[in-house]
Amino acid sequence: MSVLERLDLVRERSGAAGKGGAFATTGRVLTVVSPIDGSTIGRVRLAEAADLERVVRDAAAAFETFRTMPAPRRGEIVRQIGEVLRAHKDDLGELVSLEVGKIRSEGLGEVQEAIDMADLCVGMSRQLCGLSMHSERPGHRMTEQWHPLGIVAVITAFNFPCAVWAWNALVALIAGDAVIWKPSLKAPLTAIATHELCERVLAAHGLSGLLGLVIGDDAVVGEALIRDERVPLVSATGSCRMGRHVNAVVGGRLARTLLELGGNNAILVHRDADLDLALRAVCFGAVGTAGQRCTTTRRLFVHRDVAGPFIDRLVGAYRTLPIGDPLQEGTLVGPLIDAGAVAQFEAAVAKAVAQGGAVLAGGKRLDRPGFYVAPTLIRLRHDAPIVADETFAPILYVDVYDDLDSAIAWQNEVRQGLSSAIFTDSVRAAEAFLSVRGSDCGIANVNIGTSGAEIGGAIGGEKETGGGREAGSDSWKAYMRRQTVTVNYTSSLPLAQGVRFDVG
Ligand code: UN1
Repeated sequence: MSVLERLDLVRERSGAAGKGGAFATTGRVLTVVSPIDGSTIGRVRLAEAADLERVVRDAAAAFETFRTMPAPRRGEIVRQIGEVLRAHKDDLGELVSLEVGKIRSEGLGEVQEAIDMADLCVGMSRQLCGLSMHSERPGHRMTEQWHPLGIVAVITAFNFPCAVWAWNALVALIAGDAVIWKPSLKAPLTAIATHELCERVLAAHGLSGLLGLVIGDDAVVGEALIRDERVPLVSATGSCRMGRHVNAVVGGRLARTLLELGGNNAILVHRDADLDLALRAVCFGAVGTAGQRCTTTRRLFVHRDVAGPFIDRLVGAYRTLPIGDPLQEGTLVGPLIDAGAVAQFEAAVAKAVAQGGAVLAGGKRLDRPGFYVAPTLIRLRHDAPIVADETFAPILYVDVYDDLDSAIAWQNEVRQGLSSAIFTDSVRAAEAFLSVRGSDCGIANVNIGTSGAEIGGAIGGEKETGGGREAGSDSWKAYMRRQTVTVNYTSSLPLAQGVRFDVG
């Protein structure tokens, strides 16, 4: 029995689900293709405006009940969601591989990331703490408390079709919110499977519809969702172009956004780096997930003292990377998501060469079914225009530096600001990288690559990455509304700032 049969995804499925299950009936049918070999693995009938309306209404109705439930009880529901994900980890992980082409351990890792989020959220549900302040007025108590926000729209990209939803949705659930998920049209089956597993848990608690799913065209349902006045928060992961639009629309109605957009992440390999460590980290960061993570390493700056031998070793490693079927044991590089991604890869390589780049490894698509390209290493000046772009493919641009200040400046010179790393055994170099004049990114690592962050920290970045923070730390605050409370337990009414306003 295939994973699609086990997860009951073999028939045509609906791209809209709220209370009472799935209901898109009139939209066009999307054919879902596996990037592994280009074969059809499913069909999804897309949601239309009327379907979205039902999903929003169901979510709004479920929110009315849910918001009064104590947060630790909401945490118990999230714990049960974590259990369901655990029980189906193998199937969901394999589905992720089949649908978006991740190697098996990364497909499983993705589901593990969602499970980790559930575990974290169970504890967090008892820790949604507000501060207490000392009032300047006698007999007054001043505190802050956090209430649920309402309906949270979660827009996700194809590359983390389960985990990024969990970063948002599970935190939103403990916060007491309803969630409407609009996944990428490139990964609808993982969304349907994940949604249905969670819906079973919610239905058992009489909370059907609290997690809505809407799979449809951006122009039809995406646009309506971000414009909807009943949605106070839109959390969106994807390109800077998409984020700019979401920000303008949602900002225009003075609602909130949480944006996790493009990255253009660099690793610095300093003169005193542990080169074995750096080599493995650069390979995983640049080539893992076929270069399709927002945290992928796209730029490498190596100190001149170690550049020759390090780049040679890297070229050697690139030449032996096993590329192919991601579900096959031993494969480290799977396919890109689709033919469009391969075309973008080829265009970027051509531009890099035109801008003076020397291809040290890869540079070509592979002649086989599916959407495979060879991991590519290009020696190119740090300030060549193409280096400023995020191409969602395994292309790593390499340049050589003489002093750390310049390398840090190169790291910071791009428009994006997500993740960054330095490899060094020097406390001075590491601290310079982490200092206020160091990396300008949301993530700054020492002797760890740019990708593969744990969920306990807040994930997100600065500049065109969008400024949002998701997953751990105090990211939950974005999904709640803060209320400052001052209680006067005296029989007088002193005014703050010494203002006098005596009436009568
Ligand atoms: C993304 O690519 O959108 O840090 C998320 C990482 C993963 C998440 C990446 N935990 O690489």
